[in-house]
Amino acid sequence: MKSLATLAIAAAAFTLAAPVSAQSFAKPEDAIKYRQGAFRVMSAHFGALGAMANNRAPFDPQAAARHGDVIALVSHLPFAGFAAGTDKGENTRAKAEIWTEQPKFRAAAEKMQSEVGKLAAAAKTGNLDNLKAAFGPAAGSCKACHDDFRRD
Ligand code: ASC
Repeated sequence: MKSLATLAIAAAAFTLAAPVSAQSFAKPEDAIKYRQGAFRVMSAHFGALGAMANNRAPFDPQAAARHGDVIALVSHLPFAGFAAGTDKGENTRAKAEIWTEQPKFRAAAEKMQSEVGKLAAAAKTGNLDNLKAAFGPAAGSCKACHDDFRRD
């Protein structure tokens, strides 16, 4: 039952986070700003959660659960912003490999979405040890993609 409920919640979150289509952007810069905005939102909430996971902030279970939900929801959004023709821009660190190695990029994105989904579930247990256990793999999935697909 528990896993069914978890699946139902994940499905609901995915539906709510239905991304815009790549065609929604009038110009390449709009897509770049969109994906960067989504990543910034994720980073802010990930940082707040990480402070709790790493004992730099007091553990607030309700806040942790909300941060986890925001991260999991928004994790589905940025990828529509990597539309064709958005590889060049003044303010992007996106590497060409995003477009030349699409299956690898997609797999890295899906890995991150899976890990932050687990992080959100862990945050909802109200148990700091669960949060700590899920935080490292989630952070690792962010970093793996940055290492391969983002310029320094
Ligand atoms: C963050 C953030 C990232 C990731 C990454 C994890 O809070 O802004 O890009 O975590 O540093 O390794």
